[in-house]
Amino acid sequence: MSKAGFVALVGTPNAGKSTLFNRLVGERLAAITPKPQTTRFRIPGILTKGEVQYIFVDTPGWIGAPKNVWHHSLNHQSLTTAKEADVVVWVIPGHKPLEAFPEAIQTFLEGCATLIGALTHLDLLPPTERSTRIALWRSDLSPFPLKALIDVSTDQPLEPLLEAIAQLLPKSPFLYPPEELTTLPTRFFVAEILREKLYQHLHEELPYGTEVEITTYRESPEKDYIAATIYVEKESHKPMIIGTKGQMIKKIGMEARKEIEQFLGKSVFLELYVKVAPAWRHSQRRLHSLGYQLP
Ligand SMILES: Nc1nc2c(ncn2[C@@H]2O[C@H](COP(=O)(O)OP(=O)(O)OP(=O)(O)O)[C@@H](O)[C@H]2O)c(=O)[nH]1
Ligand SMILES: [Mg+2]
Repeated sequence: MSKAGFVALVGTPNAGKSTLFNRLVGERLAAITPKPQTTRFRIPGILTKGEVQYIFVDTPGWIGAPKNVWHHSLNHQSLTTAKEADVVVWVIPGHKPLEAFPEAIQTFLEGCATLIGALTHLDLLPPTERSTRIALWRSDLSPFPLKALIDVSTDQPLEPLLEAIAQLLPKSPFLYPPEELTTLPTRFFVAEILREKLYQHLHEELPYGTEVEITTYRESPEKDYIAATIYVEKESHKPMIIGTKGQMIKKIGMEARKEIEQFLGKSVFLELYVKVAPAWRHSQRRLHSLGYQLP
């Protein structure tokens, strides 16, 4: 009998959730950057291997001290995904001490019967320290009912994690056709590529105040036409995104277009607009219209 189910990847910002998620599904579906709060929405990615179908869900990082409605939405999406999942993989940066996270999440983890710990970043430690550090984690994490604790740093294979998850998944027919990769529409991944470029090129607080909306997506046999609006919080942020003589927006657009073309396997015409959406991170209405799920 086959097995199938949902596997939530959760943890603090920058833990390496999206890196692990992309490695598991074998495609660069989620944006990865050195900045925290890169992932803003839950992203499903399907892996069908032999008799097992894993539906991984990448999630935003937990924010210990939420400051605005946006932060509450990120925490809410992460917690509801974990609660709905068959297996929860808690991604932990193994080279740092355990970070603080919201009480509701602590309570959930303490009672989660299908929890697996996944340590990342251990490749940054001297090889002689690695096993000692894993033993320390085992003891530090003893209050949590972990079914397994696995080193999934980028220099490690993922088979041990896949096997541990398969043990916990329910017997079930496949929930999606085996060749399916995700359930989100293409336009979501186009926006995700643009978000990644904004995080890569903008500095300090600026990327966090931007959001991307795909306003037109017209397919045609030779070339798709895509128009996207980049929202900023303040009028004074607009020139920073556009840059001197439009250099910055041109660079972001060109790099994004190349990646979108690679993702779609066809040419695209990408048009970018910059608009002000005042304090969108504080507005329930604006967050809702940008597709955020609110608590
Ligand atoms: N050396 C090393 N770097 C890693 C590892 N995993 C992730 N990284 C890096 O850590 C940074 C954050 O990785 P992400 O995958 O974006 O982390 P995330 O948990 O998805 O972050 P948010 O979406 O912002 O919550 C990136 O620069 C990654 O390249 C790892 O095992 N080893
Ligand atoms: Mg991420």
